[in-house]
Amino acid sequence: MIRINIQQTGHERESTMRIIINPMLHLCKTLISLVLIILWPIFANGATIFSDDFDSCTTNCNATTTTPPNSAAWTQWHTDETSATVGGVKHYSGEISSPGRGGTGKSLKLWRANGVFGNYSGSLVYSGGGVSHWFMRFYIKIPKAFSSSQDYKLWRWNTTGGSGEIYVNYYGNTWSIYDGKGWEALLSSSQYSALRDGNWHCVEFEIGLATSILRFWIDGVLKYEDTGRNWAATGQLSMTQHFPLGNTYDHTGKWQSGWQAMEVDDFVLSTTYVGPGAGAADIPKQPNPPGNILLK
Ligand SMILES: [Ca+2]
Repeated sequence: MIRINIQQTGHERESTMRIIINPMLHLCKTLISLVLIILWPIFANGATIFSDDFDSCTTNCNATTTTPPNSAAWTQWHTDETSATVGGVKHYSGEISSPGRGGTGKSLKLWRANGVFGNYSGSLVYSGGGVSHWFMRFYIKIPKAFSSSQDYKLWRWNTTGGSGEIYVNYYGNTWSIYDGKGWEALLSSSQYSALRDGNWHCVEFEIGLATSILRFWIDGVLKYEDTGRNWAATGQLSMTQHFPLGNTYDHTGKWQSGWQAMEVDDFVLSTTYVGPGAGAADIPKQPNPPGNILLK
């Protein structure tokens, strides 16, 4: 039997330790980098100004009774009081009720039919301030049977300067934006028709007033970009802001004859791009309740 005794000098032991420790340090650095990359979306959520998944409302509540869950700066989702019975269930022109996106939780629903329910629904009043460049992301589901001849207001942001308001309306057979300098179509009419398919879609706006930015995404795909927009609205998204959903453009038109609800869920207002996130894929249509309608 041959025995080999290895005795290292101090210099050799130091070299051996370096051989062992250096890869360990490198591995630790790599692991820390990976953890930071994985956690970055969580840190990035710090840019969120306000969000609401609409799930915290009590049973079939009217939006007027709802308080946003995570920001004292926002007062409430507010709707008019018009109601109707749809499929034996009382619904409001604006309500937060089940089901929500994906068939669970709740969503904001805007019931429309015939010539009524033309007032504002789903307004959100903001008393914060200091935001001049923002992203607004939400999911929307528009039934195929929802009117394609009736103009409506989708969203409106109020600003502190210039024209003081920015509209996104269904106008000219598509979604268009207006802030005092003429209508600008965000989609072609065929692209809008594709959006009105009864499935959930992720919609996101980027509004940069001082940075002259207007961008618009559907399902994470950039559909419109203007990096030199000459905004008529200026200043900040501050003071009182309204987000009207679904009221008519001129208050004289007619909706489709049968009751249909446009739905909105998973609303996020942020200073950075939000994107579709998990579960971004189109979710199969949840049928709207059929039935006899009785106006209140
Ligand atoms: Ca929800």
